[in-house]
Amino acid sequence: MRPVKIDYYQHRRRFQDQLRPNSVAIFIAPPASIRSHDVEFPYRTSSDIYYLTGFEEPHCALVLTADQAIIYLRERDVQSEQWTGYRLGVRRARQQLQFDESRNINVFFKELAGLLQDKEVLYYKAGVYTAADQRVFATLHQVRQSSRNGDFAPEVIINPDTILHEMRLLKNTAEIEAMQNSASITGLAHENILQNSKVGMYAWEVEAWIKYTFRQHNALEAYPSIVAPGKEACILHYIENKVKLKAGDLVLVDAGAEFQYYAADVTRTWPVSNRFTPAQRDLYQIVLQAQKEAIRSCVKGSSLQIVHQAALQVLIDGLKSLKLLQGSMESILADESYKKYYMHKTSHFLGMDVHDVGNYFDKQKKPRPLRNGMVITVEPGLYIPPSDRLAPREMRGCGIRIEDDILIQNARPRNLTDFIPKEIAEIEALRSAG
Ligand SMILES: [Mn+2]
Repeated sequence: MRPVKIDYYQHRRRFQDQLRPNSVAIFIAPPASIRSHDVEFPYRTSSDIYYLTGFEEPHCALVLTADQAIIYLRERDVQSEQWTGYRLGVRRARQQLQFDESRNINVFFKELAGLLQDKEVLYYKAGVYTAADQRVFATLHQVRQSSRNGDFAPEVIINPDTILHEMRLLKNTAEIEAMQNSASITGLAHENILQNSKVGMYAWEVEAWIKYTFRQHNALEAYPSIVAPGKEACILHYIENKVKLKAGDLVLVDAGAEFQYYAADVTRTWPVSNRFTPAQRDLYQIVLQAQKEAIRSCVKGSSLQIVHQAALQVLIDGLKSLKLLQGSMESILADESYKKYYMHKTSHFLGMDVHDVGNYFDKQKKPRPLRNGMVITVEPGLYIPPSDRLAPREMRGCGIRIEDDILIQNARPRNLTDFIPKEIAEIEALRSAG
């Protein structure tokens, strides 16, 4: 999969253009996290920093004002590089990443006081990394202390999310192309396991095929893959992946690739044997119909609330027809008795983060209208508790979810993951072909 050319300079420029007068924004890359003892998790920089730079090394900080962009990063060091890998280095960073200035990260906190001085507004997201917060606030305090010299310190601290996350929420053409690539790689993984999973395999083997396909295309998992056979599918985030695929069971697979820092998020549910049982088929048809209805409502001006309601109506009608719910639509919506079988929401934003940034509600706490360039998931499901005496025995422990990634574009929702089989006939054909 060829990477898309994404204009990080343009992202940064647009962010800088929206800063308040006489302000400064700082971003500090997250620290590495320890897996165990002296082994770290593979490093992934923050989506915010990557969005603004395309730079993924640790030990990095950005200082942005309306008319200047400075990047602080690790200096080159032949000896360290032999142990921990190549570094871009200060000199090359300025040109390659199109910054006005690049400096050694070692001097960042020394220089920070000077950068904050005489600014009225500081854009900084406090509360995420305590160690960084302490140093930033200590520096801020130090600048305040020098007010007797006539210098002043920022009096206002603003969360940069208010600008940056609104930008990230609305994808431009290049970003949409990148998301389509992640979606395509994700599809290959789902198709691969649909064809090649066998009765008696363990869930971790299926997980291995997913990871293999992602890595084959230089992608990572955007989140730990869920391979949930049988009743494990009723556990929404089953990532242990250690149960066997048994004949007659369904298996729910929720897996999405991250390629070029953009995520896909896809769920398919299919029979371990070649065919759905009649009970599984009844439930599956309801979820599939709910998903299609919900996707139809993914239009500009709609809202995640409206999309959720569209799915909910079909699911409730279906549950009533199966005699799992009693009463009128209104009473079921009011008393939320459907939550026994459908306890999560239908959609979330999708982008560089799988549960992407951006506000879901406006200041009046009303669901915000969907806009062109937003990408959302549509993922209704039904989960029949294994102990549900009300349900026919064949349905107990069935968990079904179908999830696609939808781009909002006026009245014509574009399903980025449309090609991944979800019709019963397609799935059964692929299962039989394997
Ligand atoms: Mn999802």
